[in-house]
Parts: sequence; structure tokens; C-alpha cells
Amino acid sequence: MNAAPLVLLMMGSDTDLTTMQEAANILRTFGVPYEMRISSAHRSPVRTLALASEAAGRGIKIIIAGAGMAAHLAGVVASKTILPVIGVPMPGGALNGVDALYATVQMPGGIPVATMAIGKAGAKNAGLFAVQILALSEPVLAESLLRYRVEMDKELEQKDAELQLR
Ligand code: RP5
Repeated sequence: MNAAPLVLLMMGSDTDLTTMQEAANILRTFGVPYEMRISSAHRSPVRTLALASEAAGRGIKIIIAGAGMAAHLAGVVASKTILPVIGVPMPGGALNGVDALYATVQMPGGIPVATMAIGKAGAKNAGLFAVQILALSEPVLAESLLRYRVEMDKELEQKDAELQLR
């Protein structure tokens, strides 16, 4: 995207990309400019801290952070910015995302992370949640969100109608 990014999408590894693409797809659908970065709380801590602390100054409004296993990315990012941070636990590893869920959601009081579901549903909802936050001050986005819900409703109605014909 060419416009200055409003959402910073971070992930701990390139192996998270397929899952985090769900968040990017939502942002693209709503025309919200974003930037995607791979940076790990453990493997590249200095760069991760710099990305977090410089985000607000670059015009970023919301950070989405996806990580798996001992998933400290969202919490570490949140510690270096007062921008809202949305965490997405990645599936995989021996515990298939439950480890990442606990690591992301169990923040000590004082540094919040809005934690979504494990995996693709969580990434998709992270994108939607970011749009919802932006919509508080962007009426056009609010209208688009309402239309999105109407479309979802219509799709289900259609599927229900097809089911009745079987
Ligand atoms: C985390 O460890 C990443 O977010 C990823 O989900 C997980 C495994 O990373 P790889 O070994 O696949 O690079 O830091």
C-alpha cells in the first residue's frame, strides 16, 4: 500500500505469515493502509523495541502482533508504546497455540494487550477490531463496517435457504 500506514502488522516469524495474512486481507478490504513486518521478541529484540517505540511517531494508530509458542511479541511491543496493541496467538508448536494464547492474554496489570482467538479467526478479528477502533473517528469506516455485517447476514441467509432446498 502506498498511503502512510495506520496499522502496523507484526509477526514473530515468516511462518506466521499465512495466518496473519487474514488480518491484512481485512485491512485491504476496508482500504486501511498497513505495514507488515517480521520481528521477534526473542530473536530480534532490539529491532522489535525500535519498531514499537517509533510506531506512533510514524503515524501508526494500532499495532497487531501475532506470535506463537512462548509468544511475548504483543506484550513486549505494548510495553514500548501507548498505542492499542492487539495480540494474535499463532497455532502450531507442541501445544498448537494454547501456549501462545496464554502467553499473549495473561498480561500483568498495567500493560494491556487485546487478545484475539488462536489462528486465522483471531487474525481476521484483529483486522476487524483495528477497523472498529479507527471507525470511532472515521464515519466512512463505520458505514463500511455496518455494510460488512449486513453482507454477512445475507450470506448466511442464502446458505440457510440453500439448506432448506436439500
Ligand atoms: C514465534 O515462534 C513465531 O511467532 C512463530 O510462531 C514461532 C515459531 O517460529 P519458527 O521457528 O517457525 O520461525 O517466535
